[in-house]
Amino acid sequence: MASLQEDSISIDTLDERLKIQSRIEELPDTDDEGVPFPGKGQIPLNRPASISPSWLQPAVFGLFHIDDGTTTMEAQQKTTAECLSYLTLKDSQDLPLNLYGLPHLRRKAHADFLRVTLGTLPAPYAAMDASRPWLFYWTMAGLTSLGEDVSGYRERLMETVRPLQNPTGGFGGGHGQLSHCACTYATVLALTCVGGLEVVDRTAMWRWLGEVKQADGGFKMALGAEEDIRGAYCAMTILALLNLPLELPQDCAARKTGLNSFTDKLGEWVSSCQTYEGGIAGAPTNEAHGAYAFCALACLSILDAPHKTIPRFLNIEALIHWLASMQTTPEGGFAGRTNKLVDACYSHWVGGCWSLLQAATKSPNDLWSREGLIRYLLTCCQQPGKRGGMRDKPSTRPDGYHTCYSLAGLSAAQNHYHYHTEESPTTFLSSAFQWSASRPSKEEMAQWSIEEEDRVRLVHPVFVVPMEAVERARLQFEKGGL
Ligand code: FPP
Ligand code: K
Ligand code: ZN
Repeated sequence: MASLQEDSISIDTLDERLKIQSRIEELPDTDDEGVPFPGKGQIPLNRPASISPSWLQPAVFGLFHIDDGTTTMEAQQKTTAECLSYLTLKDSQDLPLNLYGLPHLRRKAHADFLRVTLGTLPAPYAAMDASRPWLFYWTMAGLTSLGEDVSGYRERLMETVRPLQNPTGGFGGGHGQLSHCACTYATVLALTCVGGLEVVDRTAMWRWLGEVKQADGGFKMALGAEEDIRGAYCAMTILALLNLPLELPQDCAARKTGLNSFTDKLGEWVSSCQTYEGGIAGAPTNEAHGAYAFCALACLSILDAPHKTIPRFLNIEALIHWLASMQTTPEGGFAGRTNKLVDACYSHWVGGCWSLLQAATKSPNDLWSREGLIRYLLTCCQQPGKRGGMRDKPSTRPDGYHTCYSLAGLSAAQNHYHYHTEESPTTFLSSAFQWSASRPSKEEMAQWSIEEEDRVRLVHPVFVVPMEAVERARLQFEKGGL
């Protein structure tokens, strides 16, 4: 039944393999500090870095790809074929290779691409007016992941978002647009990246969030809009980063139903979004989707320590089972839902779940393939040629959204994130500020076939902005109150 033959992953690039091996042999035995160089001698000729990672087993992907003759199956076959050609370097797309034979991260090209998307957009983008805050966030987060200094955008960003803020609290997508949780979340995160959060009217924001809090514990996306898990994650992110009071405003509707705090019934509401598949839906009774799994886990990680909230409100085993099944073979990236195709944005939405789950289970073991994800992103998702940017999958165009979340996913794969248990209980949302990160060991870098210049910066596992930017926001609003 497997629609791919074993020979479609056999490798005919022996020359490439030998070339890489000889470059490795030319390296010194140790680095400057005398530490043995990890790559040296560690890539045997029968396992060149550019091919046949352990997860690339025909026996495994045969289970997943059943040829039922549908258009989805055709799309799947096309994607798999294209990815295999890039993963195996049958087609190197002229991307410069690192010493392990994996394409380098095209740091400068991606940064240039993001800067261009931020400039004046061509006419077809007029429809994106409501997404302007997203564009700001994807660009600022993407640039910082690449190690760029974005402080130069501070004034300009503050002036641009000022008119998007409504006097009744929150931010809309454009001038005169209603405040919306997603626009407000994106604006707050973009401002966090540049250190410009003082633009935010915190009191008005707190009142507005009081209006979107629902009697059942969840949050609506806007006044009169749908209640879904994005609302819950966005609202909790805004409350935490701005350190707003947790008590609901006196006059809000939710208070009249007996709720006192923004956190009341929230865990129970998130719990109701877990589906029979084990994944998380946008709202109770809907289909499980990877993007919502991240929203749920991050929301619970803001509510309190992940090892307390996540096992309390979710069936972790079922969720892990579902998330693990989202990593596709042989591509190595993640899909967003059952029977759908690999897509680089899920490198974050699904890939970003693992740090939170590891904190929840206190397990040091990976239940996913970091190597698989790194290979997918570096070989299949970097736009080759002059333009740069990262894309959903081969044969798609790069954009700010996929660039931002590919880089965030790369950061999740390339680094380790640690949750530090708080010593004493606090009265504010302090748990999401308890993370630290550590870089990979040299052995891991060799195993994942990355060099120092292929590493992205540390991205905060809950707020998805640079770690330092989160610390700056924490210090800025340490005093709390309004
Ligand atoms: C389906 O798209 C996508 C969804 C059902 C979820 C989209 C949600 C997000 C990306 C997360 C939003 C989060 C916040 C914080 C606002 P599709 O059918 O085009 O893609 P698919 O085939 O991969 O499912
Ligand atoms: K998609
Ligand atoms: Zn996508």
